[in-house]
Amino acid sequence: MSVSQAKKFTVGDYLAERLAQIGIRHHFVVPGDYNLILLDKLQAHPQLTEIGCANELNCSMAAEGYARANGASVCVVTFSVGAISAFNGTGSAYAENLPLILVSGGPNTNDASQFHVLHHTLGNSDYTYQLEMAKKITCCAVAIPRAEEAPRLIDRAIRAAILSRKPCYIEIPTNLAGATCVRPGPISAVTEPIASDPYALKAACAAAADYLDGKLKPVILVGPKLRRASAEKELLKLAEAMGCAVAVQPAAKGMFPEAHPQYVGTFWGQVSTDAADSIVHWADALICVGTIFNDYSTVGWTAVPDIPLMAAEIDHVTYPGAHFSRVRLSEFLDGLAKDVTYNNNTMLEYNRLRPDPRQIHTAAPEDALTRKEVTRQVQGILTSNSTLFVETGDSWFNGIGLTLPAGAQFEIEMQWGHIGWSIPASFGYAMHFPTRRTIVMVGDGSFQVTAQEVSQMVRYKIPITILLINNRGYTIEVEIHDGSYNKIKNWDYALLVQAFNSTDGHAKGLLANTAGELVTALREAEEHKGGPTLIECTIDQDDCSKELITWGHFVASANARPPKGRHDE
Ligand code: DPX
Ligand code: MG
Repeated sequence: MSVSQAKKFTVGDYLAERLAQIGIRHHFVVPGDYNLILLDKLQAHPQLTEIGCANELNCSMAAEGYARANGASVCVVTFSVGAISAFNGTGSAYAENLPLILVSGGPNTNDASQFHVLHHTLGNSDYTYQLEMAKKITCCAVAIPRAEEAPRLIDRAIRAAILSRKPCYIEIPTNLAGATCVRPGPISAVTEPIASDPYALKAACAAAADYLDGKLKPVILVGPKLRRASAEKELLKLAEAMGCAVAVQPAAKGMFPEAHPQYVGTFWGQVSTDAADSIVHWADALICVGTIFNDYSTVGWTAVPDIPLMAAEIDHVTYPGAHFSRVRLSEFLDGLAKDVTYNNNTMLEYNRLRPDPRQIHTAAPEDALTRKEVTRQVQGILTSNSTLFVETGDSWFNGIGLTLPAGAQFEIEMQWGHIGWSIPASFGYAMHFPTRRTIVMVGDGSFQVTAQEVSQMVRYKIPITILLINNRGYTIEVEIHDGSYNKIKNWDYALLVQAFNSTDGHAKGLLANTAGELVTALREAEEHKGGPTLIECTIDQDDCSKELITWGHFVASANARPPKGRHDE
């Protein structure tokens, strides 16, 4: 290689440098001929480690999980056959407010004007469709038309993603990844946050005083966008300054410490934990922080709060009758904490109605395994170092019923709700946090969607504990609307993960049919450090939580509302 070649700085190098500068250390990839030069450039960056995935759906979900841990992530795929699969994890990142940078290789820049028909495409010579599709599921989608435009467009997309906590899309044609490019300027131009407008911030805090004036029973309700706005510390400060009850939405479990004396449980309508619903319904002022009221979190619209709300969002605040833009959540909560009057009425009341600790039955070792026993044993292994991933299905309800020790983390994908998410997402998460103990609760149906990614846990020697709850089908769907489509083919799951070992892997696959077998398997999983441990927990197909049945009933009713006529109310 000549000296001038060694010094050549390219579009691919530019992207690599920007990714490293924003704190990305692992990039998740599936190769294809449209992205190979780009992958070489990313590989050459000393701060980036390439992580190969089995397919692009999993790759995007692994990046989604990495963004939960690291704050931002990147997924690099090939044109169309790769990118369109990766749109699913990108959609998740949009719904879950995570800055995932989706990078796709693209056709050679000469091909469109030469009317060439290319492989991996729709077979006409219009190659703009992928960019157009990406626009709908990202906050900023760019395609680099020539190397000179790369710095501006790459910086624009990454900045938009970081600021809005949403995914972005960058398409780099195959013949531009290695094209000469200028070097990047200071990264602060990309990462520097937009501060609150000082006037709007002041006015928003003053409006809170008006909203709370004369209110006797304020409650704080925490939603999942709190963490995305990096405002957990400020929320804690506000809660302690107010002294009131703090409930969390199901998707925000763990975002307010459960060991805190002001924590009153998960507000989820009729399936709330710890009587959180009673105190939320008792409130005369509800401070909603980063909340999402969708059909799931409101239990089929049966639990929409019916008092005028104050809603503090990632970058704005809304009251009944007033709206304040460009107010950053952390700055707003911090400002409010300095202004508010202490009022612990809702805590005094909650302490009267706080449910007594439940009697929890411990199964005998020879007892057939049940859902309750699995949940009881998972509770027993949670420590301050655990991160629990709960998959769509009854695992949501089982996980939400658990108590998180101080420091334990909880991850759930409730807005997007893609079955199979937890396998690649926990893998991506654990790449960033290798020393945390990652535990996954996943159903059999979900596992079948993304099972291949266990092979990456084997490859990178990630000791994730997977509790696969085998109830022989899509039980949550059974409760919403049953049919033969809710049955699935059974697999020998414990054997399957060992097939991923081939000659060099160290996955363990264990089977627990009884309570005693689960105790032994969990002990083995804890000691096994060289790779993942999957424990297949077999339970009866009708063994599900009462919360799932109740929730399923109301969600089914919401789904079944008849179409309204033009003149209906
Ligand atoms: C579907 C769901 O076995 O869990 O506890 O048995 O319900 P449970 P499983 O993992 O089954 C999951 C199944 C089929 N949802 O009950 S929740 C519809 C659905 C979805 N995501 C995707 N396809 C279909 N949520 C990608
Ligand atoms: Mg199932």
